[in-house]
Amino acid sequence: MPIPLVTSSNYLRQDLKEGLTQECKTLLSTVPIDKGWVATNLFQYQGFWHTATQLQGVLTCQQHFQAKPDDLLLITTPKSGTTWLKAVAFATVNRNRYSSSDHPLLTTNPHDLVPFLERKLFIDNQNPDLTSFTYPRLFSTHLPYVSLPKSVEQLGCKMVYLCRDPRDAFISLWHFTNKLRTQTLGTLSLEEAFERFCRGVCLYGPAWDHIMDYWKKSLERPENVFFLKFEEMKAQPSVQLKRLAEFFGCPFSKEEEKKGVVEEILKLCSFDHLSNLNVNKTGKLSSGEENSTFFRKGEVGDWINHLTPQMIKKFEQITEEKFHGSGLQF
Ligand code: PAP
Repeated sequence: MPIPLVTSSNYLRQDLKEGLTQECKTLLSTVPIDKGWVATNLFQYQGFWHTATQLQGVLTCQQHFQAKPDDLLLITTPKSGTTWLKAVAFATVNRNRYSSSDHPLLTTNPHDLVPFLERKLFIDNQNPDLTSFTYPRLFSTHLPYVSLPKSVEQLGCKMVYLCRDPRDAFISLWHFTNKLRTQTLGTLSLEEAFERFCRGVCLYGPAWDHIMDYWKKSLERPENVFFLKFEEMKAQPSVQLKRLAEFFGCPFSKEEEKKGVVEEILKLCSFDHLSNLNVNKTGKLSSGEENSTFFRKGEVGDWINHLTPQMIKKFEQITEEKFHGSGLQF
């Protein structure tokens, strides 16, 4: 069943109920607004789309998050392998703290181990106590480059940027959205989702602009921005994990490699292993989503099973237009 058409002022009033600051409310009443994929509207801020609650998180985080030079940021476009990257990064950075039998990943979803700055930390808690984080602090975000808190760039924090073929990220987002939609809202059709995704109207969209901004930064400042594709992680997981550990400043020693530490981490964080853990089959995130919604297929190229020839053509056109001359390909 399609979402009943509601005027944007009605929608806006609903969104404003959520305990936002006056600054955020004022902003919401001036920026472009469009229909969201689940229940609430999307608002465009600094060129990218957010829900009202999320926008509050973005503002608070921009104003209050003070980076430290050693912070490590895991940055992704939604549905590009965030859960996987969080698991792998957490396991790598903390590999001397836990054994395989008492590892936190066995009982905690990666999203609760590496919180989102603008969602978990600065929405739930206006002034989170970040001192309890172990060193180095690992944070994640879906924020586009333009919206990152200034101290991240000023201090030269290391950022890993993981993205994915927009066709697969789109299909993954569409499935995820339909898991979150209530019976009353009904299913969001592939056609409608496609139309919105292509216009860039989706969480943190346009996906192509998000990717391109970090791609450019990674070319300008490779020592700060490590650019990685989901497809590269799938094709050569141990090569990419070793590069990642080097970038983090904690490369695997020859002895660790001989002992199979790289493979152990990859096995611990593999789709099959994580998705079959009790916590990920039945548990919920502290923010409410069921952990199982973050695991579907974890494969490359599932778009071929969903997109029509016309949709494929449209994707090609947009990708050509947005990535033209950049050297970036999927
Ligand atoms: P988020 O951006 O909302 O945090 P994210 O983890 O990026 O979510 O998206 C989930 C996708 O990653 C799913 O892709 P799919 O829909 O195409 O299947 C999910 O299956 C995949 N995924 C989750 N964990 C892993 C993993 N360990 N290895 C590979 N893919 C994974």
